[in-house]
Amino acid sequence: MRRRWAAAIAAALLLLLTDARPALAGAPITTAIYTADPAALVVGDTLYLYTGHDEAPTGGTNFVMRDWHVFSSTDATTFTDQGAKLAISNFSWAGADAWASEVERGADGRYYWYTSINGNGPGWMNIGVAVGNSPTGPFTDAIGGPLISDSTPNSSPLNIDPTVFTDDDGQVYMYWGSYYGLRAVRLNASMTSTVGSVITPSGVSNFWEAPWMFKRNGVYYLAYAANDSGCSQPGYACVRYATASNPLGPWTHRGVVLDQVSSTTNHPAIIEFKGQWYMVYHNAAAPGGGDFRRSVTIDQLSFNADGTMQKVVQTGGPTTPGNLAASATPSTSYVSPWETLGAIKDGYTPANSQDHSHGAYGNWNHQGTEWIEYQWPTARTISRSEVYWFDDNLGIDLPASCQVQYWNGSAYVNVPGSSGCGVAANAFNTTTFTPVSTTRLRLNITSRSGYSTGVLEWRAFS
Ligand code: FUB
Repeated sequence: MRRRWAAAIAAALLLLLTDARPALAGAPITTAIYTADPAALVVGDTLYLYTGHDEAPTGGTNFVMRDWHVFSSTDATTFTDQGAKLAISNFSWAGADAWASEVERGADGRYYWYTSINGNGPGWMNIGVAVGNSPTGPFTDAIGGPLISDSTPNSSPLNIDPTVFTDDDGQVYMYWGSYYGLRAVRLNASMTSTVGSVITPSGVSNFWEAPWMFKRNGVYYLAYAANDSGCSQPGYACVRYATASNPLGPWTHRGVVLDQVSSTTNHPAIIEFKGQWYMVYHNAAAPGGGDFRRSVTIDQLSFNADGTMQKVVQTGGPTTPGNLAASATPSTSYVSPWETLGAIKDGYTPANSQDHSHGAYGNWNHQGTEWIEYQWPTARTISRSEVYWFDDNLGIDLPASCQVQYWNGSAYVNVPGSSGCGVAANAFNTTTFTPVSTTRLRLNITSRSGYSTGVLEWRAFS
């Protein structure tokens, strides 16, 4: 028996190390064009997203990026493409590679658009800056040359991906870099020149590229793409983050806030809009998408009471019509620390019972009966449950049995007139029953001997 558990533990660890397959999240802000490298800015009641524009052909193996677009939204759900508001041609000294960018409002009320761009001078990538009088421009080159280039002392091995942050005291900071070379510098109030030396911030573990800086409750946050084996498979990246009490650090690494996505690159923008925090990022999920044909998407982000960020649940596009799970709060008797309970209500339709790409609920190494539950603030009429079981072919197997229950006001009882609770693999198992009005629906799951259980998706309907 001991040998069997040792094998199960080894297998689970192996899964942890290797099961970082590309996710398939959907819901891009547009499918009319391919977009990448989002930056976010709130002005009044509008959320603006500044994105790169992928124009690589199908099967292309390089970035083809010539301009940047502005998208606007008043509900963080529907986005309007305001068009290509900045292009390589706006920088007379540059000639290619309209890579990641970010817009920041200056003390003068103007909007400064910091861009990664390939200058015609020595070296490869530079950081340029354009300026406009409104969030949608028009924008013109603010300097007439790069703000940062390879000749900037202590510049990054690859000078791309600027993130610009204005502190409460008006001081402006810029972080940027790639190829593991994070750099930071103060900017002048004019927003177009640096102050003091470029520093190499400390404590930002496994930094690869794509920094995004913000502040919340007096704490500075730096999210960034990392591509270490602890969070992504070779060639892919996750988003880690660090916090600090000073805008230039030192930083303390806090963990992963966004798992690997379906594109090799990963690029965060984190922002609060109308009382809700969001993670804006890109993936390869749009029809015809790929590593060089990416699409920007947006998901909600939550903070824990101690200020740490919960891992973002990558949604699978529009939710199934009528699925009451979307508005429910999930809870459970036990979830393994590395699994994600929220994954059961992310709206994703798994490809099969091994499809862990959008996360899963799992209770390894518990055996016997565990439960998951949905709770609503007010009663819902429910007559159908649909569950898709998780089976990793290791310690988690299909259950021996299950039972749908509801809270009748004083106790959990079996749903009346149940059609039975199925335990089939690779499909939604539907349980129909006489409608109940309740604030809580529970799924009791009993494991097979020697195994634990898991759920990829659980839906509830009226
Ligand atoms: O889009 C080109 C580059 O890919 C960006 O500058 C990086 O952040 C990565 O997303």
